[in-house]
Amino acid sequence: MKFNIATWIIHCILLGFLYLPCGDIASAQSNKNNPIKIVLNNWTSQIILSNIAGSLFEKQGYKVEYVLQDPYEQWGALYRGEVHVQVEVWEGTSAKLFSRMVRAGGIVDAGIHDAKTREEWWYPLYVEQLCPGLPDWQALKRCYALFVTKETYPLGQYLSGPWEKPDRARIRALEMNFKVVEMEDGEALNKKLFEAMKNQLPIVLFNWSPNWVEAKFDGKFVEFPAYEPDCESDPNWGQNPGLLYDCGNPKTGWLKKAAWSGMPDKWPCAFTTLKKINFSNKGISELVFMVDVEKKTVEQAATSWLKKNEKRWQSWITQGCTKP
Ligand code: TMO
Repeated sequence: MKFNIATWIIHCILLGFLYLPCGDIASAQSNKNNPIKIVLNNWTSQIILSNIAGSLFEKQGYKVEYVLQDPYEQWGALYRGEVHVQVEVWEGTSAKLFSRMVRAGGIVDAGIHDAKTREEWWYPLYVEQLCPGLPDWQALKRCYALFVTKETYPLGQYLSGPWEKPDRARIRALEMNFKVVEMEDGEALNKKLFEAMKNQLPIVLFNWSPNWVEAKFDGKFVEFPAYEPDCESDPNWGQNPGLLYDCGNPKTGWLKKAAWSGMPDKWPCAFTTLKKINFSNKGISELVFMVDVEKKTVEQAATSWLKKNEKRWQSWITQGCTKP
């Protein structure tokens, strides 16, 4: 016999929702019609992983919408339940806001990826010939003149993205003659990197791992004084006794997933899947490579991953959660 949800709901209405299961089934069904809103940010791996997560929710009968969000504003929106899922929370850029929101109860920690992350100043390898002593930051400090541009004269240019980083504070604390020039998104940064590499020009820019870069180009992160939490809270810490941020970013940061706190109740199957979703450094950089270098679309990269990794994602879906 085929289960007919409409008849069931009518039964339930007639019975005045006396039975708890009636209410549960009716609300589970209406929850399936409410779309799960997945946050999209402005770098490639986050967009591909969002797409994969969305496909896995859809396989379980959920509706999905993708909502482009500024990486700062997303936290309030997630907290208020205007959006519901974030598949990549990077320790280097988001640890503070994320933990504050989890403590306040509006956001739940949906578990950690295997990938270890780093977000830091980076240069292509040929820059070492122009600036001996790299990757040590003191070499970069001495070589600032190599990086001067029209916009930053008489200072060296450091290209960053729109993600919250204490770069200006760090430049001040380490007394470096650099100026931050902020790019709009990951793509704009890539373009600057390609241009510089084509002509082997000096460049130092924000980069992160996992990303496509390590799969394609030789280069290194700048080694600043090693990160410790005190560096960001105690001015006395480190080599500048008067200022915070006289250190680099964490070298083996975590990568987590986050959800609106109402998600586990409202969409339990999807939440369980979100908790299980897990990518490694290699997995992420291969996906990003497909899009940023091989110029496949995000959908093509996600589809090809789903095809090749069926066993893996099947194990992220609870039995009984897939559409009949
Ligand atoms: C947040 N990001 C991965 C671009 O550093």
